[in-house]
Amino acid sequence: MRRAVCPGSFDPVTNGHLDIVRRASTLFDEVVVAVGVNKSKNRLFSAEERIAMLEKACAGFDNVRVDGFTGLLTDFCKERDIHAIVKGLRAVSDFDYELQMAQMNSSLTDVETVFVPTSPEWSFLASSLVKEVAMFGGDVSSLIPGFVHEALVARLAERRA
Ligand code: COD
Repeated sequence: MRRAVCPGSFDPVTNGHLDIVRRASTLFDEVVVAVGVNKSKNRLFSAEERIAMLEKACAGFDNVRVDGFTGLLTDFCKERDIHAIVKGLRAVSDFDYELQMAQMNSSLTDVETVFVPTSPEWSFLASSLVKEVAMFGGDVSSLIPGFVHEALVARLAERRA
């Protein structure tokens, strides 16, 4: 069984993430989308909310499941017998950071990182930018699934209230 993990914060999941997950699902027998739930970071959506959004967004992919993880990604991989980490690359700036993480991860355990280039239509897309644009009233509805857009608009309204 060739099993891979697509890890991330997914705060919130975007069409760019889903494009990478879909393409990973064609390369591997099973793909685990792993939502990092380390407590230190200030997130717009809770771990449970991010996991639920991904479960809904990935429901159409037969060989994809969603899980949360705390601590080191390599420990999660060891526990699940996963030997490949799939990461999306948007730009050279992603590569600098991702290469460093890939080398650190492979020094920690027997795991390869597979880089998948972003599709041109999503190359500018990042969760942080989606949140910023939405916060100032910009239309991000074409960049995230419809139900995620609804949740984002509602959460930002709550924060403003
Ligand atoms: N197109 C293609 N790929 C994209 C796009 C897009 N538009 N948007 C995002 N991606 C890719 C990113 O490049 C990344 O590979 C992935 O999707 C997830 O992105 P994010 O932003 O949701 O998540 P990150 O980058 O904040 O997630 C970081 C991790 C949680 C994976 C990382 O911090 C981690 O592994 N943490 C666990 C602790 C650990 O093991 N630390 C040691 C690391 S060496």
